[in-house]
Amino acid sequence: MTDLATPRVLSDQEKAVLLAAPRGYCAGVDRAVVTVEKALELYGAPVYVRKQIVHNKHVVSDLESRGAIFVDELDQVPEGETVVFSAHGVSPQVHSDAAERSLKTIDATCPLVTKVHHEAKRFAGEDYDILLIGHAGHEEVEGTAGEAPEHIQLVEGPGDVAGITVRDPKRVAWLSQTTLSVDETMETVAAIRERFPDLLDPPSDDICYATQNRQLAVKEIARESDLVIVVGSGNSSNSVRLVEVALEAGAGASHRVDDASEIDESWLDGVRTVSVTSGASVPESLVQGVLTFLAERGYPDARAVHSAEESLIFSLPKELRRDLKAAAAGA
Ligand code: 10D
Ligand code: SF4
Repeated sequence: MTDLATPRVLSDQEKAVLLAAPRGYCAGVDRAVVTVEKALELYGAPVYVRKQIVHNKHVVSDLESRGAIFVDELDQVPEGETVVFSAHGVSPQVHSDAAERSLKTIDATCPLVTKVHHEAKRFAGEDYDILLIGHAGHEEVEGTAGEAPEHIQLVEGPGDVAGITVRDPKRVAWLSQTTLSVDETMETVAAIRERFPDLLDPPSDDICYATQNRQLAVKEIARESDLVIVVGSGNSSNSVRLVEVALEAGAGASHRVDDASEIDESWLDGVRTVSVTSGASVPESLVQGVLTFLAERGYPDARAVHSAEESLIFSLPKELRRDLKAAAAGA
């Protein structure tokens, strides 16, 4: 007779690890992190950064150890110093506050976030009421909403739609944060469109290529996974979405960890297939740490499952390129 209370111990041959691809750094995060690194090299420490440059605690503490100082607001930056704006973007008010305090600014806003800012300005210029789908309090949403506060209202999900009031139901447009769940956002848009059939779409997807690709990649492996481990920080919207997408797509369980030290051994009980992925702000070394943790517990080498190729690269912010060029010419 089998003892149902005691799970059978799996042999190492029965175990598998799948590694989602793409995962980890996107073009906007890479550009923002390199911006702070180059600024430190060029101007010397300290370099001030408004908010976390990207939402990853390891990236932030590594840059801190090299001389970056992260501040919440510009009044914490001494007059005349250099401040980098994070990848999530800032409102025009932040730009004017910086000018007022004579700060030298380097804008590391991801160009794909800037694209949404431009859409907000254009729709506001055409006098549309804009429904911005996103998470309250997220820095990206604050920056985008700040482009046209009198035209923009935040919609967090389908539950908010009944309470929306607009001036003219025929002149309503929607935009979104770049790092939302694609499926949830489409549900919200459908609910909005039901109320406002003339709803205008953004000219192109606001949820960026990296967010979409990471969700697609985790969906592809979730169904055959007993456990999906997502590496990413708790305030990283796109990382948190990967846990939700994995569960929605059929994963047995899914947990987010900042690094391997946060994995609870009990999550592996009876688990044959573990999948691993990471958010757009996560250095690959942290993923490798998770794979090492699994290898030490009898799991084999990971098999990468590719679902999209990525080759986008953004050039550094123009202020930094100008100073790097001048430094090279003077060397
Ligand atoms: O929270 P989040 O997903 O927006 O940001 P994170 O820094 O984790 O990833 C990069 C995404 C950015 C900068 C938003 F576009
Ligand atoms: Fe840019 Fe998308 Fe990366 Fe955000 S997640 S920094 S929008 S590429």
